[in-house]
Amino acid sequence: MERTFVMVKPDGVKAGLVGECIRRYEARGLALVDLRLDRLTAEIAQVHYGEHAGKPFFPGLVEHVTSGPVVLMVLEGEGAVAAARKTNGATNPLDAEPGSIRGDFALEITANVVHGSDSVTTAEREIGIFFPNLK
Ligand SMILES: Nc1nc2c(ncn2[C@@H]2O[C@H](COP(=O)(O)OP(=O)(O)OP(=O)(O)O)[C@@H](O)[C@H]2O)c(=O)[nH]1
Ligand SMILES: [Mg+2]
Repeated sequence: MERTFVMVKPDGVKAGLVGECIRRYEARGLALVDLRLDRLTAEIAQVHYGEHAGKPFFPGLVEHVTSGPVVLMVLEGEGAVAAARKTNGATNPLDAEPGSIRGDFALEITANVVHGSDSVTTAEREIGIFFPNLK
């Protein structure tokens, strides 16, 4: 069964959207494998978003995700990676369809409520960073 990694970013936690996000993933049929409220250090955020290092938005992205608590989770189900990303909506909330989390709850690209792994390989890498004891 496929697994993916999802994070509710600090803006989503501050807006009280944790339950709403989890409700949507679970309603879709994705099962929670693990879940934790945490704060990211700059070091962990830089590793997690390593593919974006050097891009103009990278410092602001790291600053945002370290600005407050986040909720980290591993979800499991058929096509979990694609399913979670569809539920999240397009990266830029202005392009995200209504009915998606970003389309319903965000306007800004940095503070876009959620993160979801972009492939099975990325999911394995990200789960390894945040839930190293999960096998
Ligand atoms: N300001 C700004 N932020 C960006 C831009 N592209 C990406 N980001 C931010 O960086 C995060 C990661 O970017 P990507 O990995 O390309 O986006 P994604 O895979 O569609 O979505 P994620 O699930 O967040 O990883 C996004 O969620 C945005 O918050 C950009 O062009 N400008
Ligand atoms: Mg991404």
